[in-house]
Amino acid sequence: AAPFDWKDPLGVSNMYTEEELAIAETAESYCQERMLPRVLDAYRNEDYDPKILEEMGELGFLGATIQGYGCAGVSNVASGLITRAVERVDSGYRSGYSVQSALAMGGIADFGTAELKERLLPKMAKGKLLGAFGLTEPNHGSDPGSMETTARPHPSKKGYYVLSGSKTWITNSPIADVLLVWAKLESSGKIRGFVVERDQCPPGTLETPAIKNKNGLRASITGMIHLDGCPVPEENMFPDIEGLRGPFSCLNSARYGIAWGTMGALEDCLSRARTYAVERKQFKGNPIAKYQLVQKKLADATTDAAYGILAAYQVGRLKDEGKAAPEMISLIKRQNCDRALINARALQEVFGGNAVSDEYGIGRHVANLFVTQTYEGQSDIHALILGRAITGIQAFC
Ligand code: TGC
Ligand code: FAD
Repeated sequence: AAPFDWKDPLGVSNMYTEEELAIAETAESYCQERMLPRVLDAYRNEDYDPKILEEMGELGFLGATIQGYGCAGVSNVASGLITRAVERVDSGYRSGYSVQSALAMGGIADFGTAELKERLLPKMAKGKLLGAFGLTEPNHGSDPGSMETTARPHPSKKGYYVLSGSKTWITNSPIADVLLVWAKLESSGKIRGFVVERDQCPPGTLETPAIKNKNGLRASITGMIHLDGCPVPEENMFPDIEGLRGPFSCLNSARYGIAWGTMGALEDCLSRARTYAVERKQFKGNPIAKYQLVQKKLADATTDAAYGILAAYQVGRLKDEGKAAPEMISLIKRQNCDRALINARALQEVFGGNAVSDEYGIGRHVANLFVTQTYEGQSDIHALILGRAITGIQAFC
């Protein structure tokens, strides 16, 4: 019989191509050798280092599935493997990476004009220009269709719109050069996507203050976007997409990535808990790994990680073939975030009092995984998306 590998319980690595295995190895080495040593200080001090995106750009990880424009053009499974490696270190680092790659670059690649793509994507692929994605507002999170941010023709500058309104909880906004902002045309009430370039905004029309003192995702930078009559050239409006289909199409890729990423975070919790359980002795010198209740926690987490990776792999292959329904992505995003959080909380118990020390890393993952369950559609919202698809009846309002 084949030997059992607790790190790959269902042997999914047998299904990756040679290229995907090589990319995964490069990503794991970079993340473990270069990112991991920085994360504890970054988390303690809420100090995100934008150089990380530049380093990832040098390795070809940014916008990795995009064809052309200096991007690598790899499979969705390969990009999932990069995402898993990044989130094995920290969900905040994965957040910065997802927003740059899937939401900002992905949006421009899918919907931007040829001029925008040629001018912005090669620099974004190298991490020289940083992106943000502004959909959520202070009064509208799960229900972005009710957004209040508006765009109207500039009263005096021909060929320009002016944007006004506020977005909140926006990853990367304080450091972003390129902000993809979703706003309603005042004339029609239709939602449109605008590429706001910081260096083109007159003083006082764009502010992006950081949101400090977070109790999760502290290694990522989060902020607001305040637009006060901000002029944006009409060429920076996505020409052919209107309504929520625009932002949700970008979210399909980012939500898919989170399904992989959270499995990386869970695998890290598992590996840390296993090591601790084998080393820590209680009652007559026995390692706590000897006790059945501890073994069950490890078995539950191993099982959920294995199922989660297999499901993400399947959706990745279908995505490459153009056969992934958005509801499949809701299913894996919800399931993997929920199971990662539930298992991480159970594994935290294995560390006893030491779980409270940030040196053990487990508390950081638990706090981060709450955020992953909340953003890009809170888990109950994804349950309702699935409920609608199953019954044909929507239960949002
Ligand atoms: P609904 O009527 O369902 O849809 C409106 C239009 O959008 C289309 N659509 C999609 N298109 C492509 N992909 C999808 N997944 C789509 N889902 C919907 C739909 O076909 C329709 O198109 P059209 O042409 O007929 O107009 O809209 P609704 O207002 O009823 O939506 C309800 C609901 C709950 C599904 C939706 O609002 C929702 O998903 N809410 C969650 C909000 C959310 O996910 N926000 C994410 C903000 S970005 C973020 O969190 C980034 S964190 C990044 C990080 O740091 O990692
Ligand atoms: P609400 O919509 O107020 O929901 C609160 C609770 O009510 C949730 O549990 C929700 O499930 C529940 N609820 C709401 N409506 C219903 C309903 N109809 N039925 C049942 N339950 C319901 N947004 C961006 O646009 N870009 C970003 O880069 C970004 N980054 C983020 C980074 C961080 C660290 C965080 C915390 C958030 C980020 N977000 C971003 C925002 C995120 O997408 C929202 O927080 C999320 O969509 C939920 O919206 P909300 O916080 O307004 O919660």
